[in-house]
Amino acid sequence: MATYDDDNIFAKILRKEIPSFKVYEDDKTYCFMDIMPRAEGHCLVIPKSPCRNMLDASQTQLADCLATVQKVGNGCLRAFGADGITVQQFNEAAGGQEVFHLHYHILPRHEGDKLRP
Ligand code: DGP
Repeated sequence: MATYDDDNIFAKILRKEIPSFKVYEDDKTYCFMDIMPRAEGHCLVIPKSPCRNMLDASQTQLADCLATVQKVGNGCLRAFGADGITVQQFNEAAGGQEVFHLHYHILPRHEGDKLRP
């Protein structure tokens, strides 16, 4: 597996070299709106520390991200009147990953809806 490259877009977002719409932040994680939303409220949770994906993440990075996914996911139920959330996460190009900084997609869902492609 390739190593972490801090030229990736999410590392630039963390360094504020490119803008993002912040949803939530704590000392370990950052959550912001996805630029190509597949559902209303589609956002991304990332660790502030470098790692490529779940395959090289530490237990702490995984736990910190999932704690934020849970927090923001519950917020989505309230903010968007969602009935549930879909959480998606891709690892390496073969697994569908396009940006190589660990991230979790949070997609608010409503009964009977379909995700946009
Ligand atoms: P994937 O690596 O396949 O999980 O997809 C990366 C996601 O990141 C995709 O849903 C679009 C989003 N994305 C890509 N570039 C940017 C960006 O510059 N800003 C934001 N907010 N999201 C981005």
